Amino acid sequence: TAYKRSYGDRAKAQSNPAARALLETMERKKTNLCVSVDTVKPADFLAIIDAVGPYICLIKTHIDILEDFEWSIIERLEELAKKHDFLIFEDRKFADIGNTVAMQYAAGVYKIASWAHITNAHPVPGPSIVKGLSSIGFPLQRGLLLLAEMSTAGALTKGTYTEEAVQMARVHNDFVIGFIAQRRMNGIGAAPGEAQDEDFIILTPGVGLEAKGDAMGQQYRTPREVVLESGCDVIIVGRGVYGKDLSDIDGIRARAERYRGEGWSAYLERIAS
Ligand code: 6AU
Repeated sequence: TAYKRSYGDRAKAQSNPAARALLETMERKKTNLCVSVDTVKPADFLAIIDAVGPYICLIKTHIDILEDFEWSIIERLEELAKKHDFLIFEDRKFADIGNTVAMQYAAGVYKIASWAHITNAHPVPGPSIVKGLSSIGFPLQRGLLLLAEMSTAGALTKGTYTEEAVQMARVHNDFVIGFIAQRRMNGIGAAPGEAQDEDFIILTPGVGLEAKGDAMGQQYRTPREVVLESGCDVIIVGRGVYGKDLSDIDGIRARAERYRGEGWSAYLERIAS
């Protein structure tokens, strides 16, 4: 099964270019770490990305958090992605009808589809959201993640909601490359014997080594719990890496290195077990 296979091996079977590039980057750089850089000031944003770049396969942005947005930030982000060899994931969490999300994805201030290799969407509107986003992203060789499960306490993303998210992805698996989820999703909701070869990439937020959660419902597990015990592929770490002092670049670099090490050793143990 995909669970035991190496990232590099799994890359070969992926037809979506963004999925293939992500898995290849993970194998090449020996990292399953995605850093979430949730900062307000563009200078912090770019300095942190430059510092963590060597340790990550993917940077995750919330581009609408930045104040004084200007297009040169995107150009600098793309330069850093080239310099350090990582992909870009805009955590936009689209959630509207197909016609609206297509415009939100392609146009507006951020023109997300033009620079983000990967973005994500809530399955709540049904398959039309995938159709709308795919009309923009698929021709650009982008990939989509559906939010099948959330990390927060009391999340409604469970049971048949999660199952139907997986079925929605299965129908559109040229563009939907995987899930934001807390565990492996392969085969969920499929009839016995069906969907045996599917290989969804699981990206998992709610990862922290020091804290168990925050004051607003976030819940943390360790890289080992996430990658080895739950079979997820990419650990998404925000505050665990950038911390409270955004000027402490050495500390940020050291924590990225530590999470990279923890995530990768959990993966090596998984494929060897
Ligand atoms: O490590 P943190 O808690 O500082 O940040 C986690 C990041 C944030 C959230 O917006 C995002 O991960 N996130 C998501 C994503 C990636 O879609 C889903 C979810 O269920 N929980 C979550 O924290 O930028």
